[in-house]
Amino acid sequence: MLYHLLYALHTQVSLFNVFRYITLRTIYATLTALLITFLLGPRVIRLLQRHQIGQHIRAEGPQSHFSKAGTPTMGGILILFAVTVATLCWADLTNLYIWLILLVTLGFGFIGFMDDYLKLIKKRNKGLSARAKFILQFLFALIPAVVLYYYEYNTRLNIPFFKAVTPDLGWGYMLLTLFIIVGTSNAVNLTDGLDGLAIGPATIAFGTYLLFCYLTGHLKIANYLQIPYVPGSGEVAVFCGALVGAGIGFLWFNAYPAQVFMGDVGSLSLGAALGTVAVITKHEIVLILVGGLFVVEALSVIFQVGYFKMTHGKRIFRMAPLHHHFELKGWSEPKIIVRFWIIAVILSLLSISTLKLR
Ligand code: 57M
Repeated sequence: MLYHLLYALHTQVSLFNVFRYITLRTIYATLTALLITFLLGPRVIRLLQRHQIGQHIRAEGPQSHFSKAGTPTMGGILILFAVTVATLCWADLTNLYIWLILLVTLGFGFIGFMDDYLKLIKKRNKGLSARAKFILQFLFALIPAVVLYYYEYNTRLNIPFFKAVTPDLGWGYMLLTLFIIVGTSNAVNLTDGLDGLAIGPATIAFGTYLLFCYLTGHLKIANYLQIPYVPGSGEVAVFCGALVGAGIGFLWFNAYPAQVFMGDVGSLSLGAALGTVAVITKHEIVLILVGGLFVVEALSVIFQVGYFKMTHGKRIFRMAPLHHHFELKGWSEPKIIVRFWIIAVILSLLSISTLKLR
């Protein structure tokens, strides 16, 4: 909106000419989202407290978490509001990808909201049934899967480090899109178990994809780097910028000891948005690296549950997801969180290196 206004003005006043640039609008989207979260954060937390939207803590969990009971949750609403407003202000609203990414993000936010809402009404840690959650996730992921298949019509996969290997998946690409979006959404949700543990790496991942969006949307640079050129994907950098801003703003309040948790409304939507950006930019496989922490957390659960069932009660980790394992080993919460962030930065750098090492 703001972008369109400024762009209309640019023909009149040369100063506004600069608002044509994605880079500048991405910076302003980041700052706008950051400002919204900073300004509204304390109010949202007070509102959640007033309505007693506080976290219930599972009895079977690490004891160190019992003191977190009652911490306001559903702070993800703040992230979604900031991202949506900043994107609508600074992105080109004639771009299909912008509407698609907003739809997926808000759609998964809605599923998370329902889940959180039911948990709070029932006052226990069970929200939507796993089945209902999965069906809704599948339905919301189906939209980008179908739209991208027919709109981009590039069903080739790009494998990091192997530029000559680009297998064509055909309609199977839709299945891959579904898997990536639903999988990433759930992986981020599983990671969201310590203060700042999900939002830190998620912000770093969106920062990484911000770069990928810009590069894949730029014909000359994409050709130079021999990465797929996706016309219009550059605009998604504005959305990623908004998410980076909202992520940093949310971290301000979610940092240890957290004043607020994001809830499923935050974790499910962030993960789905990340998966969708990966598919739009045709940087799907490298998501394993960019979101490596989320992958490892999800795998720790899969292996733990599988092994537990196979051996009738034996465990690989002291507790899954992986962050609980380190907690039970005696690592302090801030130590686990900061070490996970450090790993996320390393993974981001490694994934950026795949642009050149092809
Ligand atoms: C939700 N959510 C936190 C908060 C957050 C299959 C199974 C492994 C699933 C898994 C699970 O349900 N994971 C997803 C993780 C919860 O946080 C809320 O949930 C939202 C995200 N969805 O925004 O609203 C708790 O996490 C802590 N937290 C923080 N700071 C934050 O910023 O400290 C969250 C955000 C909060 C708070 O304590 O209450 C959660 O963990 O519930 N299940 C598990 O993770 C359980 N693992 C388990 O059962 N493992 C088993 C194996 C055999 C599957 C095992 O290893 O023995 C653990 N969950 C908990 N305690 N809380 C068990 C121990």
